[in-house]
Amino acid sequence: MSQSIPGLLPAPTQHEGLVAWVSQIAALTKPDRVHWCDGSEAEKSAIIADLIGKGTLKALDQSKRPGCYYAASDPKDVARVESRTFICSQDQADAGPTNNWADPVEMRSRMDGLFDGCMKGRTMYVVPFCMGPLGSHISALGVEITDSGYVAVSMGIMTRMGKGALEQLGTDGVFVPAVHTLGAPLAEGQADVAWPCNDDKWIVHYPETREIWSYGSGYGGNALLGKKCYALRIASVMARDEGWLAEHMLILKLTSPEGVVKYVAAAFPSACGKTNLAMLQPTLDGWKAETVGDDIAWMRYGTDGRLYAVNPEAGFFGVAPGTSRNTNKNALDSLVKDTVFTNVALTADNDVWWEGLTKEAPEGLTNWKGQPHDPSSGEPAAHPNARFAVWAGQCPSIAPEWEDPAGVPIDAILFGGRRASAVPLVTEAFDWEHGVFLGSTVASEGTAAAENKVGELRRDPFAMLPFCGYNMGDYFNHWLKVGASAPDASKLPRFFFVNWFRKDQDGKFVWPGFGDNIRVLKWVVDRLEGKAEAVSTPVGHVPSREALDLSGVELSDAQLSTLLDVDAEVWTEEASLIPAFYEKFGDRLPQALWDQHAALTKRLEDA
Ligand code: GTP
Ligand code: SPV
Ligand code: MN
Repeated sequence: MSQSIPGLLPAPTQHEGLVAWVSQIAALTKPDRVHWCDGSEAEKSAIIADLIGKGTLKALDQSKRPGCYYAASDPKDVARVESRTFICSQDQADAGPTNNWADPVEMRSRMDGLFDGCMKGRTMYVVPFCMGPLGSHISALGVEITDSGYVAVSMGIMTRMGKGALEQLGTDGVFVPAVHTLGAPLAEGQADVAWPCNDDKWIVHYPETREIWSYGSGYGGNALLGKKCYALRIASVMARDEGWLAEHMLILKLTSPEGVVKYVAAAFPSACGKTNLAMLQPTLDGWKAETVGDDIAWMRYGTDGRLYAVNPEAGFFGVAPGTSRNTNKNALDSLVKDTVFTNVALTADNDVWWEGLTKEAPEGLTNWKGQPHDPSSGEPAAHPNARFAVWAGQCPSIAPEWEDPAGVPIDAILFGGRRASAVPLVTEAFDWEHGVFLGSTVASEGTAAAENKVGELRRDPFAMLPFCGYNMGDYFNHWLKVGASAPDASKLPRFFFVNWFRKDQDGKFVWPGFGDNIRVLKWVVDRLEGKAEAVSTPVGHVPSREALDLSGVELSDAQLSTLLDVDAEVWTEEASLIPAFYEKFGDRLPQALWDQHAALTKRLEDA
C-alpha cells in the first residue's frame, strides 16, 4: 500500500534496509508524498519557498541579509522538554536516576498509536545525515524522517545532510533511524498553521537498539534529531559500548604568541557560555583563538595515543539574546547570510533584533509572538531561548582544521558552571581521577535567589544531566575507564574547572569574562607547558597571583581574593552537599569517586 505514495519509490539508494524502514514508516504515518533529501541548494530553495507559502518562514530583507529567514514558533513550543524526554532501556536501572524511563514495549505500542496517520496531508522528508566530517572514522550516520520542512532545512545547516551521507551509507551501512513528526496531520481541505505542533510531546530514545522517536514538537533539540538526541543521548551509549566519548563540549584552538598550539574542550551546562568561549576574541596581544565546535565533541584515542576530537555538527544553533558586538562579534559576523532565526524580534525594516543586541530597542519592533513590542510591558521582544542556525564554515573564527577527519588532539578539558560563590576562577585537577570527580560535581546556580549562598544547586555532572543516554553512575565509571585505558597516560588531556560567574556582595560579576577569559586560558596553556606557577589547595591547583596575566584589567586585591582564594569553611559545606547527590546512584557510583570525596574532606580538615 505504501508503495503507492508518490515519491517513495524508486528510492535514490540501493540500501535495502533503509528502503524497507522508510517504506514501513510511510505505511504507518501515511504522508501525502515522500521526498528523499539530496542536500542540494535547489532543494533547499524549494523547501524554503514552500515554508514561506505556509507562513512558517518569512524572508528577511535580502539586500541586508541574503539567504536569511525568520520563524516564530508556537508559544508552547519554544525549548527542549526535559519532562517529556525518555530513555527506554529494557531495564529501568540502565536509564538511571537522572533520566525519565518508560518500558520500551509499552512505549513502542504508544508510539505506534500516536504515529498512525500522523503525517496525513503532509510531505514526509527522508533526511540522511552524517555526524562529523564525511569519511572520518570518528563520524557516524543517521537518517531522520520528518514531516517538517523547517526541520529538513535546519538539518541541512546543522549536519552534513543529503547525497554525501547517503553515499557513505552504501548498500549496507549502519545508521541511527530517527523518526520525527509534528503530530499535526491535516484532514482533507484543512488549512495549515504557520507552526504546526501538538500539545502532547514525546522525545523517546531506545538505547539498546539505537533508535529515536520524537512526537509533537518542531523546535530545536526536540526535533533536529541529529543534535542532542543522537550526538549525545544515543552516541553516549555507543561511546560507552565502544570505548570512546560523546560529550556536551565546545572545542577551541588556541595559539600563543610564541606559536604554541593547544586544543581545549569545555563542558558547561546550557546557557553557561559554550558558544561564547568557542568564539572568544582574546584581549591579550598575540593570542589567537579559533573555533572547532560550540556544543558537542566526539573523542577517541588516535594511533599516537592522544585523544582526538571532532565536532559532529556542521552548524551552530546558538542563543541569540545577549549576543552583541561587544560580547561575541564572531557570532554576529556569522549571521550575515544563510541563517535561520527563530523566535527573535523583527524590526520595522524587516531585520532581526534581540535583547542585548543594542542597548536600546529600536522603534517599531514586532515581538516573537507577532505583536507590536511594548517596552513598558516588561516582556522581552525576543524569546529568551531565541536561536540562530548557521553553517559553521561561515564563522570568521572557524579553525581551518574544523572538518579534518582525523579530529584535533585535545590537550585540556575544562568544566564550568554558574557559581556565584565558593568555586575559584580556575582550578587544575591533581590527576585524571580527580578530574572525573570534578566533572561529576558540576553544578550551576540558576537564579539570583541563590546568589552568594552555597546550596540550591542544580547538579549537572559533565553538563550532561539532560543528555546522558544511560545511568550516570555508569557514565562516571566510563570516564574512569577511558583514563585508565589510555595508551600513554602522559598524553592524556589535563582537567581544569573554571568559573566566570563569581559575584561580589552587590551581586555583580567580579571577573570581566568574555574576551578576558583568554587570561585564564593562557594560564592553562602555560600549565600544560610546565611554565605557570600554582598554589596547591584542598580543591586543586589554583594560579598564584603572579601567574595570572592581569595586565590591563582593573581588579582590586579584595576582588582577586574572591576569585582565587579557597575558603576551607565554605568548601567544607560545599563538599558536604556531594554525598546526597552521589547516593542517588547507589552501587552504580564508582568507589573511586567516593574515595575522591573522602580525600577532599580529609584535605579540608587538614587545611
Ligand atoms: P547553549 O547553547 O544553550 O548550550 O548555551 P551556551 O553554553 O552555548 O551559552 P552561551 O555562550 O550562549 O552563553 C549563555 C549566556 O552566558 C549569555 O547570556 C552570555 O552572555 C553569558 N556569558 C557567556 N560567557 C560569559 C562570561 O565570560 N561572563 C559572563 N558574565 N557571562 C557570560
Ligand atoms: C541546549 O539546550 O543545550 C541547546 C539547544 O543547545 S537545543 O538544541 O534545543 O538542545
Ligand atoms: Mn550554545
